[in-house]
Amino acid sequence: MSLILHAGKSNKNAYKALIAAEYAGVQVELAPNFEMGVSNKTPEFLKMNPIGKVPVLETPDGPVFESNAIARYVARSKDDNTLYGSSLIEYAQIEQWIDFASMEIDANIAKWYYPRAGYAPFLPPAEEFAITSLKRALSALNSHLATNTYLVGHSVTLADIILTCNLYLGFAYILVKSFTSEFPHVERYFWTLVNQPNFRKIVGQVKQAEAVPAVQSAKKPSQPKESKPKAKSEPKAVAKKEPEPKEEEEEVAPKPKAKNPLDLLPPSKMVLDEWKRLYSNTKTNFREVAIKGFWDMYDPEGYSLWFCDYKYNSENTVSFVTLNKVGGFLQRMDLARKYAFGKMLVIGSEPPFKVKGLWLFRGQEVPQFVIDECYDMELYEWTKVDINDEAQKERVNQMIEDYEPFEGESLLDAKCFK
Ligand SMILES: N[C@@H](CCC(=O)N[C@@H](CS)C(=O)NCC(=O)O)C(=O)O
Repeated sequence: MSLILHAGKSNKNAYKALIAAEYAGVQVELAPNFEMGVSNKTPEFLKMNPIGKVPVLETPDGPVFESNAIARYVARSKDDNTLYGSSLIEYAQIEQWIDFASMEIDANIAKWYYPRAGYAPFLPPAEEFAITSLKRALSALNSHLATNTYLVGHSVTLADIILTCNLYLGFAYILVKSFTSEFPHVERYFWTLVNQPNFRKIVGQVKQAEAVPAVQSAKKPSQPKESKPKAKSEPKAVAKKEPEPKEEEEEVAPKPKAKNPLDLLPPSKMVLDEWKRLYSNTKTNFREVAIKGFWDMYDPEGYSLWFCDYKYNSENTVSFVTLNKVGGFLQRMDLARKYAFGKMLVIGSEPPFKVKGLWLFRGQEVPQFVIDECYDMELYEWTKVDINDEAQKERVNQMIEDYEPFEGESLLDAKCFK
C-alpha cells in the first residue's frame, strides 16, 4: 500500500504522520517536488482538500486532509502497534490529549506567534489572553507529567506525537527558556521525545528560540507563484513565508564547523577511552583494579571531577519516572561522549528518590557546550571535587563502584555514561 503525503519537508503538521509512520512501521512518501503556495493551489490538490491547506494524504481509498486525521489513519493502518493504546479508556485518553494538544496548546501558541510573525493582526490584549491560556494549559500538562513519562500508559502514543509536534512550533519559535523553565516536566518531556530516534529522523535537531520575535508588520496574503524559485523549505503554517528554523538556514549557507575548544587543550596523559575500557572490563576486585587504575591514570590538569546533585529531589516520587529522567539525561549527554565519563545514582528504597552523580570532564570546568546544549545540566547543582580531600576522593570511589549502602541508603539504580 503506498501512501503519499503532500507537504513540504519542514511542516510540523506533516511531521505528525511521518513520525507515526516511523513508530508504526508504515511506508509514507512525501510527494516529490512539493512546493508550498504552488502545489497546493492546483485543481488536482483542491480536489483532495477544498481549502487548499497542507498536509494531505493520498491513500488507495481516497484523500484525507487535516493533519490529526492523517496521523490517525497512519497509526491505524498497522494493527500491531501501541500508538493507539490497548483499552477503551486508553483510546479515550489518547483522543483527550490529542484535542488538548490541538485546542489548548497549538491554538494558543499560534495565537501568540502568528501575529508576531506578521501572519495575523497583532493586538496586545489578544496576545495577553493567548499567553495566559497557554500557561494554564502548560501548567496542567506539567502536573500530569510530574508523575507520567508519557501522556497515556508507559510508551509513546499518537497523543505524544501530536503534542510534541505542536510544542515543537513553540519551542523552536517563541517559547524561550525563561518561559518554559516554569514547566520543568514539560521541558523534560519535550526534549526527551524530540530526541527519540523516530522523532529525530523526521524533525532533526531542535534548538530552542532564543528570543520572543519582535512584532512584524502584517504580511500581504500570499499569491500563488508563477515560476519555481530556488528550493526553500516550506513554511510551518497559515501563510507562505514563515521564518525557517536555524538549521535550515544553515543548510542553505553551511558555515564551517567550529572546533570544540576542548580539542584545543594541551594534550593529556589520561586517555579517556582507556579508562572506559578498564571500567567496563573489570568484573572482579573492582577497588583494587578499576579504582586503583583510575587514580593511576587520572590527570588533574587535563581533566576535572564533578559531583552533581539534582535540585528537585522532592519531585522524584515515582521510581520509573525518575529512572526515565536520568536515562534521558544520559541520552542527551551523547554529545559529550568524547570528553566525559559519568555515573548517576538513583538513591533510596522509597520515594522521594535522590539523584546524585559523578562526572569526569575534559578540562577544568563543566564544558560550556554541554551547558548550552543539554538542558538537564541546570537541573543539577555542580560541585568540583577536591581530590586532596580524602573524604571526597572516597565518595568518588564509591560512586564509581556503585557502593551500597551509599551515604546510608540503598541504590534504586546506578547508570553509567561511558
Ligand atoms: N488544521 C490543519 C491546518 C493546516 C494548515 O494550516 N496548513 C498550513 C501549512 S502548516 C497551510 O496549508 N497554509 C496555507 C494556507 O493557509 O493557504 C491541519 O492540521 O492540517
